[in-house]
Amino acid sequence: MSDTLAPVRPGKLIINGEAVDAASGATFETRNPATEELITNVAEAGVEDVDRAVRAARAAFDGGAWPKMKPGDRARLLHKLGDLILANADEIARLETLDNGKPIFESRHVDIAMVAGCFHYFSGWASKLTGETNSVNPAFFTYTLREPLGVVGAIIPWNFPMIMVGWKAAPALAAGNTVVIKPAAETPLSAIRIAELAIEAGFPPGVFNVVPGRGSVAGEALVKHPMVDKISFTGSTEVGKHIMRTAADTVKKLTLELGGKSPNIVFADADLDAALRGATMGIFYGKGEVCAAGSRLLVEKSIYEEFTAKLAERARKMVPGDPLDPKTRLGALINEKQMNSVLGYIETGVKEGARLVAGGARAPINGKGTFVQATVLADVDNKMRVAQEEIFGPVLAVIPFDDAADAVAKANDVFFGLASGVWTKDVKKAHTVSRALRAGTVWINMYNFFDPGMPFGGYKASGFGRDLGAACLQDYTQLKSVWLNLE
Ligand code: TAP
Repeated sequence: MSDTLAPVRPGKLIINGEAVDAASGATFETRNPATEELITNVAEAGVEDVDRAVRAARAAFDGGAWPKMKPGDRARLLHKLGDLILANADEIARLETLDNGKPIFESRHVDIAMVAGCFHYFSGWASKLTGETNSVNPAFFTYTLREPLGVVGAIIPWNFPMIMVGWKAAPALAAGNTVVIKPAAETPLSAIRIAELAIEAGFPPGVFNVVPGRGSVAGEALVKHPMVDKISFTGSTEVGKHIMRTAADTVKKLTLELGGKSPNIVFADADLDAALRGATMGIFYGKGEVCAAGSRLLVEKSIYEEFTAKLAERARKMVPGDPLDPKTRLGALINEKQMNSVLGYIETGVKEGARLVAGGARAPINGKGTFVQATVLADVDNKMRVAQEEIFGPVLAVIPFDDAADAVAKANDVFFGLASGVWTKDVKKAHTVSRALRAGTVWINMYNFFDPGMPFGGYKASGFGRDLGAACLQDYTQLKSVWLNLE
């Protein structure tokens, strides 16, 4: 698990177009979960630093070069940043894998394409946001202006650190806002590097700020700050609820992308080889630390035993490996706490009566690292904790069902509503089941596909507002009605 490339530079705060230390001089360590080694130290933003970043973002929005810039020029900057991300792809992907423990295959070939894709896609929207003229009365000239909100605070989790920068900063900036990003303390490096590239691309000072630090300090300060107009948050449901309560004091606009416990439904008439691949990738991609993970696999009874046996066989072949090895498909979990929580859930599932058919244990490499085997729990009842709670690890709960009505009832019988999957060759069933599912995304005969142009977000306790697609631009803008008296 050797990484012979250049040592990683210490991380700084990016405020007002400059890389700076925290006012207090505080730093925190970021470690590689695969080796437990120190990667580097990172400046730790405190309340004072967040205030500095927000004031810079405010000044850039209220009176700097940003609001005076033509949308087409904003578009060029966003596009250039997308190009710079691609030009520095190897470096950013390595930082992400060191920080998060995910396979380099994912960071380099999936995450980079998505984050660069977001800046490219939303650059196109910068010049296409329009209001309308409304003919309400011949005596008046009435029209609407679609305007940016102001300063957007983006609080992001550790599972997709660079992707989340693209999901949130790209549309916010395209719409003319300025941003202050609070990356997760576990994974601050890619966001800092992308902000450095934004400076290189020529973004005016104060437009693109990054304040790495603790959620309870830097995140909290951002949510409370009266000069922040909106918080776009992705993370756990618990923290999301807390942010909602805190944001009420300053009546901030919110987008919340929270947890999931997504059902992936396999009907007996499906292409079963494709469904097997989809079920495996649906849970083990990203080590299962994926909000949209297909963590509840609902399988029709007539194929249940055979399908589960084949699934277990595939899972046993998914051996965790060195995240920096391009052949690795299962990396290390984010930290020891998460690993222990995942192992605890496996134990709970077995105690609740589930049958462990693959994995179930820690799998350290050279005695180190937070690796957990690809795990399959069969014969799960939908009422069990392992079927209802987000485990956020490589653990699949397999649940049998009788027919489409039973599948839909079980799929919807959960607190969350983020994503879902349906595997069938019957077109009518595919669409009727899709309509009945209470989830923000349904994948039919596919799973875990994303595109900057397709909205993503939750039903139920999985949150509100949307990331991606034209739809999210509504959430980063507001409408002004203008009335002119012609008489
Ligand atoms: P959280 O613990 O909720 O952390 C998310 C972010 O919020 C981190 O930057 C965290 O800071 C910060 N934070 C913590 N307390 C805060 C507070 N009081 N005020 C403001 N910010 C605060 O989530 P996580 O464990 O990193 O991520 C996993 C969760 O994210 C899962 O539930 C997963 O489903 C969800 N997720 C959802 C989606 C979508 S699109 N719905 C996508 C990815 C992940 P620090 O951690 O740095 O202290």
